[in-house]
Amino acid sequence: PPPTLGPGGLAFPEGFAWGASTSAYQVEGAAAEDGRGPSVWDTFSHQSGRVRGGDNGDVAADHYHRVYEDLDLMKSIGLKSYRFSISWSRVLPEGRGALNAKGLDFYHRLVDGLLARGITPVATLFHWDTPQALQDKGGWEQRDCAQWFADYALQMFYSLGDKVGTWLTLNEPKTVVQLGYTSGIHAPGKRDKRVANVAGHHLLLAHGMAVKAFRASGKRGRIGAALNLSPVYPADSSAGAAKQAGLVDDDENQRYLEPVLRGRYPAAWLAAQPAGAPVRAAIRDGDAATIGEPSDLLAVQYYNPIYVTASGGRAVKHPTTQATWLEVYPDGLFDVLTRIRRDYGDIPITVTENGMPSTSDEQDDDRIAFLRDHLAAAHKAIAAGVRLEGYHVWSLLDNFEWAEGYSQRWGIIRVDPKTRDRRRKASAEWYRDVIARNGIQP
Ligand code: GBH
Repeated sequence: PPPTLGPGGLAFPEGFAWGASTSAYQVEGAAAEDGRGPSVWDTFSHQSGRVRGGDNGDVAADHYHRVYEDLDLMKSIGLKSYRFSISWSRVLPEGRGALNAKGLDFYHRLVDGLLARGITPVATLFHWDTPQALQDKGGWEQRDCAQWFADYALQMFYSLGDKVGTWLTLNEPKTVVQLGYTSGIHAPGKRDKRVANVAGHHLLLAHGMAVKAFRASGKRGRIGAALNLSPVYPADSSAGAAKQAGLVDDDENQRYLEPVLRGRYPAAWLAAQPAGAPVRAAIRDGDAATIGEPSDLLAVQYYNPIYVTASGGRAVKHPTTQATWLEVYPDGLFDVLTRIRRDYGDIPITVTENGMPSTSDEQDDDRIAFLRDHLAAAHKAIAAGVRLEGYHVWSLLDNFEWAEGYSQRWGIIRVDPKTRDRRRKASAEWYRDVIARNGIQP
């Protein structure tokens, strides 16, 4: 008999989309196979000093070759939903032009395999791996990049749109702005706040243009953006901290939410851009409305809260993890979800990333506690009226954690660093029971 919830159990709504997430460059490997072109992450990870340990995604979790094994693992956990990303330069090696049939075939194999196992595919079009050929033409600094993206998106809607019902345009444009273009910790490794804001605008424009392309394709299904949101709190009760927290909230959250969900940039954020800042010229009449082309859903990624001091600095109030930026505060997820409902009404929401790195390898009890506490917060948000339709653990597999290489292990499935053999961790076994019970036992 299927396991049932005991006393005190928190039942989730029927049909809740229990899932897990990955992204192309982090898991696929096969970097130069079947005609794939390089992306900015291939370039970046092969430069010395960019990634811890000199790691790169050439092999990653070898998912490209082990896709059927991974599909069977997903099925063994009972996943209802799987969120992956398409490598733009695998399907379009130059970023535009003719499709690479062999590259596209991989996504047909993956999606067919999901559907055959009763798992709903959720496809992300851009998880940071801009084709290098387009980077060579200026990448996201160029307004043209939004059109290149919309053209690529349309090709994917036509190619996979009869099988994929849920599309996500961009993964975390904020992270591209902050790490790709401001701190330079991520590809393409630029360090220029002014350029970063221009790239950020073009990313958002790309989102809106892709949503329009989806409507024009006539394909059925839903589309939206995946935004990483951090609730921002004043670190103390001073007026200064409250004021600074408001500014940080604009930069971290509102600056993405408002254009995507309301078709406008926050006035205060715009006003905070200095006169002569290139982003002011980049934002043309009509752009905000394009970005605000109505979405069908919002994909929320939650990791950490932000506490802001009166001087505009940061304070840490909760325990962190191996990822020092990941301050563990489950109620932050409740705050993020209820705020979206308060500000934007009952747009359907799915959590597409939440999780932590664990150093405990297969007996990852810390991850189990983390996931359980965040699911309890999600449950509380549903009880408060939030239209939360699903939750995806980051990540299905141990994988290439960007600038941290393979030193941080985020998977509920262990991937051996040398052999790439898979084993379900304790968290995967736990998650399987959660899914079977459709709820958690706090
Ligand atoms: C997500 O990003 C990504 O979508 C996913 O690919 C990734 O593997 C996962 O989370 C785990 O990291 O300035 O160096 O202190 C998470 C959001 C935002 C996390 C920026 C790191 C600050 C890093 N990221 N944050 S740093």
